[in-house]
Amino acid sequence: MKKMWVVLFIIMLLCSGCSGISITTCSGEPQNDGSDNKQEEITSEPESSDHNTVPGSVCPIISGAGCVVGGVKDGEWLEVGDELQELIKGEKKYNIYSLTGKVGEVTGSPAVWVQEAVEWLRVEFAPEYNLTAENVAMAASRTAMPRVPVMQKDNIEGYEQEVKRILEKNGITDTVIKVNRVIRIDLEGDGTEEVIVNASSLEGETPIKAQKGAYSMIFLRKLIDGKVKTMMLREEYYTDYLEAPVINKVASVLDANGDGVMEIMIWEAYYEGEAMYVYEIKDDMAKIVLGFAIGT
Ligand SMILES: [Ca+2]
Ligand SMILES: [Ca+2]
Repeated sequence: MKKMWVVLFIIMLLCSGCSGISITTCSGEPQNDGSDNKQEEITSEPESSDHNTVPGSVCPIISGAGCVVGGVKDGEWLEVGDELQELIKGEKKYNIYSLTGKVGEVTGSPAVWVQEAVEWLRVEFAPEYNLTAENVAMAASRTAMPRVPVMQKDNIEGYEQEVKRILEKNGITDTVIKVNRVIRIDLEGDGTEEVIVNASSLEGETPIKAQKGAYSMIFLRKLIDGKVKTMMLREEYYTDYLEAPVINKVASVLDANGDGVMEIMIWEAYYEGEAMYVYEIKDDMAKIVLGFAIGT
């Protein structure tokens, strides 16, 4: 049984939010190759009020274990704290999103502080719903997924080459190149698709150990000033054996603050710990606007 959680509340704003994000140029341009994998059906629109249109309404964002990652009020990001807890006093309707659409509707309880090694905010769902690594719960909104991400499964050799190049640059030359997800989505709605690539040699949601040469990374390929560039969002390289490695997955891509630009929600886990980070992408900048981690 997992014993959780120590809170590491990580907000990287402005310049600090860009640390660890490198941009490199690579060949090839994100283009729609025509692959159109089957999408999960988006069910009926919620009847509840829309946080994007009701002034003063708060929209909590919730990750696995019912952990509140943060919230949005009147388009502004709200960090986890007493103010946010006060705003989640009543029950709220939530939509559960996967990578490719809405997969459920639940009612969330008022947020309560969980007193453990460090406090975290929890919302419980009715009916009970266990969020996976590729789920995000957000207070019901009609506009959270204005465009639906498409999972590309064919013609990914170019992305494998980019992963190989990145690994070699980071001292990993003898490993299996494994691209787990290639996600095509027009983040801004400007007519040009962006591509999110998740590559990892680690298996499962909480791998116990990493062999030498293991890795987990998520990067964005985006057309910037006429060139397709790689913007690294999260990266872990294991040049030696390690216990309790970190693994990253894209949980969903949603417009959480209602400005028309979709944010990339990244789930991260290690043995007995997990986190979620909300990335806002503007031009060639990637910024973590919300982040929350819990673990031992
Ligand atoms: Ca775009
Ligand atoms: Ca947005």
